[in-house]
Amino acid sequence: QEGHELKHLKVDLIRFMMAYKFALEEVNTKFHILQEEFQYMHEYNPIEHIKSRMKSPESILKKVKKKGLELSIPSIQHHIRDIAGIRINCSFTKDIYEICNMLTSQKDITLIEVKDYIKNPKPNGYRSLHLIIQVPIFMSDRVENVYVEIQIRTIAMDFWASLEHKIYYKYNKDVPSKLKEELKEAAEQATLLDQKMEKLHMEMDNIKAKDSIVNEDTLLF
Ligand code: 0O2
Repeated sequence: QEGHELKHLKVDLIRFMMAYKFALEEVNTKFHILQEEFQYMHEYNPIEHIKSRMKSPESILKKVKKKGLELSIPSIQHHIRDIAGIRINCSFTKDIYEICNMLTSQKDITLIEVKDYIKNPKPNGYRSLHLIIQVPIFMSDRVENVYVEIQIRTIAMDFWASLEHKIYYKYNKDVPSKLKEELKEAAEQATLLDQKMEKLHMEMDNIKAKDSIVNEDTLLF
């Protein structure tokens, strides 16, 4: 009897993790399609880099404990929404919202939650757009709607977040206040850099647009 139950549990656990792996593949493909098609249509690529990861069983269990959740597959499925995670790096802030709209307007995607840490940065200076979505995964005998966490940020935001993450763990979550202040300052400088780069990019676009009008005019004569 016990052996039978264990076998069932193993099948359920493997299927549970598989669903997240498939969801990552599904959403990754969506981003690759957007990346390639956008490049073809606009001769410009808004997605610089795509990275995906599965939360490790250890981190899942840590979160179960921290949140005081019941240790069961349905409870984990319902409450832990970042088991499948994708991070998108863009060149410019406006691309972040464009990518977000292109993804969330797809019919099979359900937008569950948006946390806009760009419009409302965290007190430490962290900026990024976080989405929780659900994507249907078609299995042999059922459809599962799987949660995926998507973090969309510029290269500058990502650079800052990776360093802050390293410092946070290096100091075991107790970062000296001087260092915290400096990190906050660096986040402000990263915001200024993002604004400056976007402005330069828009100026370049305007020049390109003017040039093409001139070229069209010359063709007419
Ligand atoms: P990991 O290893 O990156 O996955 P919740 O997931 O809802 O329980 P929370 O904090 O409400 O927790 O979610 P939120 O605010 O959407 O943040 C989740 C993830 O965003 C974090 O995942 C980090 O990846 C990133 N993040 C949030 N705040 C910061 C920050 O201040 N600095 C940096 N560097 N990253 C941040 P995890 O679960 O912490 O870890």
